[in-house]
Amino acid sequence: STPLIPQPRPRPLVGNLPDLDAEKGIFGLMELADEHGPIYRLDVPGGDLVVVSSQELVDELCDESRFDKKLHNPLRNVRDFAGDGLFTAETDEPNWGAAHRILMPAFGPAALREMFDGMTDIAEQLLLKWERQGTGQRIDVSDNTTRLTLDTIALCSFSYRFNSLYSDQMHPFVGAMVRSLVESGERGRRLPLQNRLMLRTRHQYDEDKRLMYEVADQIIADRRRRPLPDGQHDILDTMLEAADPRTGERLSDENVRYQLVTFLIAGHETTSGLLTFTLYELLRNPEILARARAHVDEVLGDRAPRYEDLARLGYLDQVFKESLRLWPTAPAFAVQPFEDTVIGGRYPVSAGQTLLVLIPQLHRDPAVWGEQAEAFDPDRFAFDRAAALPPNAWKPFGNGQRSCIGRGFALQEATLFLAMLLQRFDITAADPDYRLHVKQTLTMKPDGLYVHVRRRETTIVPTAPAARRVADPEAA
Ligand code: FDE
Repeated sequence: STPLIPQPRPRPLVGNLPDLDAEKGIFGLMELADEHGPIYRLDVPGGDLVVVSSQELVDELCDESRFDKKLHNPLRNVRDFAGDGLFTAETDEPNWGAAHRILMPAFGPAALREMFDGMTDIAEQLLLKWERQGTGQRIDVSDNTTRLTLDTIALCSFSYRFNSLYSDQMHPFVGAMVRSLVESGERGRRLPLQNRLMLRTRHQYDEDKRLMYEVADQIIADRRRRPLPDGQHDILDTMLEAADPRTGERLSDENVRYQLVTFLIAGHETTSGLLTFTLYELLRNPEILARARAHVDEVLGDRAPRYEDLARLGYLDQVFKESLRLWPTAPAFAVQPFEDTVIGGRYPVSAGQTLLVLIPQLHRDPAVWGEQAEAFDPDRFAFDRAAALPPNAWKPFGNGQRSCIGRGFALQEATLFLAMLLQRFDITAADPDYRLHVKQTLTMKPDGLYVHVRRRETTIVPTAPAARRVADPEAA
């Protein structure tokens, strides 16, 4: 046991379950941290949870020689449908190592360059739609960016077009996925008996799981029947064909299905949240919005962005980093000690114990970010200041070998979209009194944020069509 770690007083039978406010979600855990400090313990169904949130302690937990990723309860529930895909596999499972070695290069710099045209294609669709809808249209940011990111991950990694931007209804995969994620979170807040009694919820959950597998299996079957044209290659091909450099083995069809579901989930919920929080902050901070736009104008002028421009849009990168500081859209990750150990010089923790890193609280640690930690200030990530940050103060992409494989992908997609948006439109809040309401599943995003856009007086010179290489199965 861990006698020295502060704990809100547990209640008989239910322990600290009443301290977990489902409505507040991650913000409830942050309030508890304000009250009990940078490390506290909760007695919840499925065992003890230790919540950690100072840079000093998190820095220690990021030592991979002592700690490994832990599939905490919500992830364990996600594993029920994402199987041993990268996100929900244990580090010591053979399939994690194999998929990690096979897929890391598939998201490396060379691959990201290949994906640039696919990203532009989808961003262009969305912006064209906004332009046609005109200035009167109330644009639901979260809804629109969710369609953008879902279509982008599917096109860029699987050459599959969900065409979410052409239909009122989101693709059924999205509904199934969101409901499953919500349910996987809520299961952790119910007692086991309650979970067993909720028959309708369970039935819906089984249906959703079936639908997600059906979509994934369909994408795989289509590819087997109709390979991409000569010279084209995407991540799905890598998943289906590549051999693990260490063992020479390939991923099984079942594992590829899980990877597909994993990438569709991980690749779009988080990134649409990132874009939505970023627009929220830019609208609240007009001088930063103006600076971001001036920066885009300076780098791009009236030219459509090219891959090479991305590295020059450094201020947008700072904006996204600051957005991920205040609003890390995957707001927690968990680690476990390999052996019984002591953290912070005084808190004993046992092997396998769940240690939850509460990222939004870490990102407000006054020892690192000062008393003005709540202020949105992209200058915190100006080169010299970023270099002076203590280690492991900023962890929106998790840690070490289990950190986010899609980091470069997400930032490239977000940078490209924001650059195109600012280049083309004036953007204003549709409800000047909007008060942030955060919707939470495993990830978080602002709910009910609406904007208006107005086309700027610019003509954007397209890049040469010859430079475009969007994988197009129809051309086969
Ligand atoms: C991962 C991840 C993480 C870690 C978790 C744990 O540890 O548990 C995090 C924190 C993240 N991720 C975050 C994020 C954010 C954003 C924006 C993103 N993310 C995006 C994306 C995209 C894509 C595609 C992705 N993402 C993916 C992914 C994966 C696969 C993973 C797992 C890895 C391993 O190996 O484990 C992740 N991601 Fe992320």
